[in-house]
Amino acid sequence: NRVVRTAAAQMGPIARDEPRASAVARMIKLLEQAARDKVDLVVFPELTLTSFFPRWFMPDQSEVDAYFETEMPNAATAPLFARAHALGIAFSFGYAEICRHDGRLHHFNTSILVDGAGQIIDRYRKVHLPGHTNHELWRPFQHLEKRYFDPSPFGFQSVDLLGGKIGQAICNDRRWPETYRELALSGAEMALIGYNTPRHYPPAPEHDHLQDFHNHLSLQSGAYANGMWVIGVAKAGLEEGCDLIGGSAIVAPTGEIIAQARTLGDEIIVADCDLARCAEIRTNIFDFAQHRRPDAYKRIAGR
Ligand code: CDT
Repeated sequence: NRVVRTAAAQMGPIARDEPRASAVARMIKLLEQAARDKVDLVVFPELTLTSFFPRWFMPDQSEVDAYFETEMPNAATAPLFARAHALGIAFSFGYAEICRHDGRLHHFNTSILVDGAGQIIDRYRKVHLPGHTNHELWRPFQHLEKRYFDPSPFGFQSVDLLGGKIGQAICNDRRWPETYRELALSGAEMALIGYNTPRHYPPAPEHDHLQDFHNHLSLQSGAYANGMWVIGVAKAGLEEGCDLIGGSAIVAPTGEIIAQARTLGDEIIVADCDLARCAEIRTNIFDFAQHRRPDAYKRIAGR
């Protein structure tokens, strides 16, 4: 067997004026807790270093850019990299990234994966950016990801880590079956997916009571239909007046939730994820080589 002892490190709310150093100190506390449980890999949420700033319309781009990182690691996150390296623990976390690509600056909603030696081995940029572009005054809060971020031109990939193949996705990506299938086709045996999900969805408030259900439905169906482990990790709780769901979960390739957060605050949940268990599904009902019919799916890759 190939067991990766994995922690989903759920974070409680991060205040608008909370310094990066404070968020990083909270992350290190969760990391230390995970180390006592002899964890190999710790997974933190989307945009872990700051409040979920797309909820605010900011006309001044310099105010927006203050939520972004221009290098990684940087002064604020160096203590996290150093502590994880000393403990030999791999980790992933999300942050807002400004980087140069194709001769111009891009703003990405990014998640990185760092190995136990402190090296960044994967950078994933969010593909499915939800929300809207313009300031919409009728909303109780904004969701301006389409304004503040560029959609990724890079797609999905997986990398070798801890004896297996690990891929990443971010929040809204988890609702799209294509995300998991792309990751699975890249070889991923485990998907790391952080999220910030408001309980209230202003365009369709009649679905608010389904937020927890839709979260787990997406994570569980993605795991099952692709025979992979899925680690869903929330930033949860009442953040600057916006209620974010929790429900961080470790989902087995069978689609079963085998660990789930109980609180809406900083909390780790741990499970032994045997990557060999992917075969339970991938050599059976979802044996891609035997049963998949890409010829019949042409519209999926079309526009
Ligand atoms: N962060 C993120 O992608 N959140 C969305 C909220 C709903 S769309 C406004 C999500 O899919 O959970």
